[in-house]
Amino acid sequence: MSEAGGGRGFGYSVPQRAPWSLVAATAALCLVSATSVWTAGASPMSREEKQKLGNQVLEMFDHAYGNYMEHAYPADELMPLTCRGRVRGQEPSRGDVDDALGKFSLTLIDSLDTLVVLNKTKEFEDAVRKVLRDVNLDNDVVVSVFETNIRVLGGLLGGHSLAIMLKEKGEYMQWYNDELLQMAKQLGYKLLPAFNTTSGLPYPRINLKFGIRKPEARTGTETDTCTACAGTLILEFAALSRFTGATIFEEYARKALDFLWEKRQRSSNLVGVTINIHTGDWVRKDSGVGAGIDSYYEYLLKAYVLLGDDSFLERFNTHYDAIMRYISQPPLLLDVHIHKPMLNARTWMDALLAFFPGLQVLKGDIRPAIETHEMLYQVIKKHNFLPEAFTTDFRVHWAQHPLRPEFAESTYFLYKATGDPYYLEVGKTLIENLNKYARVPCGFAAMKDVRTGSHEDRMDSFFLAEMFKYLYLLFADKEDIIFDIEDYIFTTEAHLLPLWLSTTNQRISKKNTTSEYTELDDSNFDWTCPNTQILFPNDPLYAQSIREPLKNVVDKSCPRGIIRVREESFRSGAKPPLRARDFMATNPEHLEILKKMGVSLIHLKDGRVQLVQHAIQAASSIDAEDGLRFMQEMIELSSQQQKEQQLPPRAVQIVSHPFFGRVVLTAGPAQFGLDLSKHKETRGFVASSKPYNGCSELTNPEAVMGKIALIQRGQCMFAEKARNIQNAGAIGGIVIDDNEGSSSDTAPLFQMAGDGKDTDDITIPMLFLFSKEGSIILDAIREYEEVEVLLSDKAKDRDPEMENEEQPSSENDSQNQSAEQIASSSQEVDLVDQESPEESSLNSHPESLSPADTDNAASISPSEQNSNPTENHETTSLDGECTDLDNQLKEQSETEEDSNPNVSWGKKVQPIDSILADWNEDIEAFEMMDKDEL
Ligand code: DMJ
Repeated sequence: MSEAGGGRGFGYSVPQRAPWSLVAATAALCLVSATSVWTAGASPMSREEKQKLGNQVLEMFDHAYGNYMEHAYPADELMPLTCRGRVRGQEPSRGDVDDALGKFSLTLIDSLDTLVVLNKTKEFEDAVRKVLRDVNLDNDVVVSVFETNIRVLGGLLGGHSLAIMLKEKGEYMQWYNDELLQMAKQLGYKLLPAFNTTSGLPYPRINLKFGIRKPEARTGTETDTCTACAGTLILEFAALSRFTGATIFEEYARKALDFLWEKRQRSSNLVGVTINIHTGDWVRKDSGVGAGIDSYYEYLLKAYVLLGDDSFLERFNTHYDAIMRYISQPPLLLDVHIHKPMLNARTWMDALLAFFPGLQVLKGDIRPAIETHEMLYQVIKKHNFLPEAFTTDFRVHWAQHPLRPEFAESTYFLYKATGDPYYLEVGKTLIENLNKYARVPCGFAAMKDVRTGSHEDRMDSFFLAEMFKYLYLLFADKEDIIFDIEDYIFTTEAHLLPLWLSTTNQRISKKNTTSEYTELDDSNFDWTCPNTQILFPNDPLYAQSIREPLKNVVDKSCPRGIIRVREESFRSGAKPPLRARDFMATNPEHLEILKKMGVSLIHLKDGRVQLVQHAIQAASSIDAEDGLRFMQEMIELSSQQQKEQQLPPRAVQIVSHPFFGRVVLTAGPAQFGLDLSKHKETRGFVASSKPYNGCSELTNPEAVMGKIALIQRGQCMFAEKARNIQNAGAIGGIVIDDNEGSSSDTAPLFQMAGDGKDTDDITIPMLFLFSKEGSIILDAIREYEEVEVLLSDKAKDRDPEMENEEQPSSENDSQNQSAEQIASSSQEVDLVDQESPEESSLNSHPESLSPADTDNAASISPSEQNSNPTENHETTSLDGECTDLDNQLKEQSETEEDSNPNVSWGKKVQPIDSILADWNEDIEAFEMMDKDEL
């Protein structure tokens, strides 16, 4: 593989190298030696077992690809729950996610080179013919430039790269005459109008038929784009230029990269998440290595590898130094502000950053790669998958998981780097979890919520482009692949581009900007490859020794201890600033600190307390700054608390034939009736109630008796429906939305409220399904008549036994269930105060905190006033070990800050106005950021 072991590839690239280039080149070489010297540590996996796992990957790929081809093609993607193609315009819009879909058979194109890697040469030949015959790149549809580049242009180029390789071998693809490359060129020209901006940064979207400017284009008014969106083009565009000799593509991509480099924040050397494509101003100034930025960094390093241009490595190293200085807080990678890089911008991480350990392997910085990977693996072990976002104390922040491949990617590169069989075991777990939790009869379904195990009707093309490639390569030996993977580099979508492109058609004039790079001291490379080269041969337990201390990082986490305690060391001798999470409205000392920070406390009539900050009233500019940070923390804390007060979603799992528990639907809970999080799940056959709206006494009690009644939403209160079906003898109820086409993919889930009266009489569990999810059950009834479901807070494991399980008599089961429910009818259910769901969603605590003009205001509810929101967690986890860790980290941080010449928090005195202006921007950006989806 090129990154980890691409000695040959580097040989082709650049004959003369700056000292930096040795780092990457050596990295590649030392990784090869690491792989071959492994002798101890985790027990090695036998060749047979590796082959078995490789075959399992092949079978899984067949299941995903076969179902796509049979049930979805030529649509862009497969909808694995409803077993049909996702055609844009025919399904409710999911917003930006749909911008990847251009009616160009996305999954087929994205899968092309995976077919060759997986040795499916015959299928590859068929797939290429289909692409040439069926795919139209001229549709009147607005697509994302970034996604179209990495998935479609990259897919076509990857397909072309392997087609010419196969043709040269002389057996397959003998008829091939660069047709995929011609399509790629056609697509490249279609994307070029996006670059028509003064900055050279591309518009984020383009109409494939009408471009940007034409009135029919329905795009071209955007002002912002993400950094990764503008900075992830060079590999595909340069490959296109070098394959075809048309230099324009590489020129445009280089120009965009040059512009981003110019715009980096000069004191931190970091970039923000979004940038104005006309002015070059940073729109979002938070900076991390995950969503919105990730592949910008990846492409700088890989552009150096593929194109042999030192300036890319120099830029990468400058950014990398900044990342390791500010964002890396091992094992965490936390977003910071580009202007105040010592200040964390979030208390959560997103799943996309899981690619970073793989990139660190390419860089040759193995230790932090091992640490972060291990932390991520612990999160996966807790939730089965990596949630889209998770907090620094490893709780779920965003619960979806769209089968992203980044963690598998890093696992593969770490295995190549260390040769440690531990990473094979990690891969085995990934395979098991995919089969156990995501596999459905018609493909693999994304996880809607990793906590409940519920599914989304979605199988993204990257699952085939990347996941299966990395998993297969992880277990493959050299002889299992029909070509030498080390002659290629992986794009961000895992498409393969040949390294020989570095010496082909080099006609682009390179910008000479070397003098602009930060001179990095040698310590930047202390922990890069040259060290590991020495380490591995001498210490095969190297990786294990780094992982060991992190083994319990998730289960026994001390949320505060794990984050580098930066603030406390800002002013030596001074008292640490008050943190929002520690604040108690009854503590006089805290009130005094608030006053110093210019924060006043207003007691609202409803018992809540509002915090307002007037920076001008602060005792000093530093206190004003502390106050603003306190307010920002309070905003984040409050929104987190609001999230936590919501009842988590529930799951409806179809357990009868042919689903056998594999299809899990996300359901909204009810604030009344049996609380499924406290009781055993309810299992039973379903029956529609009559009247279907359940608003009066049922006329078909015999049909719903002992069953789970299906009722339509609307016309009366949820509680009334529940009473009517309960009186008819139902053991549970599922309310199905009457709003046709609604789906949990597009609408926020909510909890069903009571009717304002006492609802203790309702003892059966009630769940809510949007219309699309509900129709999966209704369709199943039409097709199979008897449909049995499980109502629970978390899907029950779907192991193969379920398929053989004697289907329990619904009557017996329901009688037991009813008895249990009656016995528990007096149980107190701790519910949050909610508005009627007919009017509102889960956001029932509207005391959102937004800065008013130059003031900042935040409200906290009475229950929050005297209690530290993390208190429970901390009380339980503050054992000796954790306290030590806290101190240790604090000490470590103090030493770091002392020796860090860039840290001047104690000395810097900024005028209040400028601090305020700065902070208000940050707070706005923060609020925007929190609303954003990945
Ligand atoms: C892929 O499309 C690419 O890897 C991209 O760079 C970001 N991540 C998705 C999959 O998660």
